[in-house]
Amino acid sequence: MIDQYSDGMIEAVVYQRAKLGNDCCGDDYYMVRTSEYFLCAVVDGLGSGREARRAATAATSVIEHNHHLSGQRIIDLCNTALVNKRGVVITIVKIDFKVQKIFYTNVGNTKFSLQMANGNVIRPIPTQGYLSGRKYPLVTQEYTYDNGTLFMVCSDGVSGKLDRELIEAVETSPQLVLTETISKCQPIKDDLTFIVGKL
Ligand SMILES: [Mn+2]
Repeated sequence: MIDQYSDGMIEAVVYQRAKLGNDCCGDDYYMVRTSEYFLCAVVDGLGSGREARRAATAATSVIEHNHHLSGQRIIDLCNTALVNKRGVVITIVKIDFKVQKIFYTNVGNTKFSLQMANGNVIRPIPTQGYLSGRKYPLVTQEYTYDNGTLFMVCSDGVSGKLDRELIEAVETSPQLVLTETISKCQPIKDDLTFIVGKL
């Protein structure tokens, strides 16, 4: 684990590692909690290494300064900031506590999954494409959540299937889902970033 957040409403944990042999991870992430919402994002710079990281960081810096905006608007601004850089794929998850809704916005193969408290699993299919200053395919969805809802956002370095039994267990903590899932991922494949949270 490299980062975590926890209060009475939400807890979230983050893990990240570089592809084996690289000294720098080409992914970046961002996480913030305000009085009204929680926002987290995973950004995967195309390829790996420093250029990938530079593109990913350009996007997270836009998110850092604009997280009060909608996911779609933030992604628009990220796209503008990525002109003449490597592209990125991105998922932004914004959780509005007042209306009890999760707003999901995605471009490209960063994965998102929701395990609702009633057992329903939601796994939207990511769009094919990336941000690089040009027109891009975007998907946006909103979901009403209950207490106990588990959410996961990860880069494609998180391989294999998530352990359903583990995720469905009532007492499952974000930490447990994270450590169990990471232990099954092959480190040689790709940079990896994984955020798991529980409401
Ligand atoms: Mn990747």
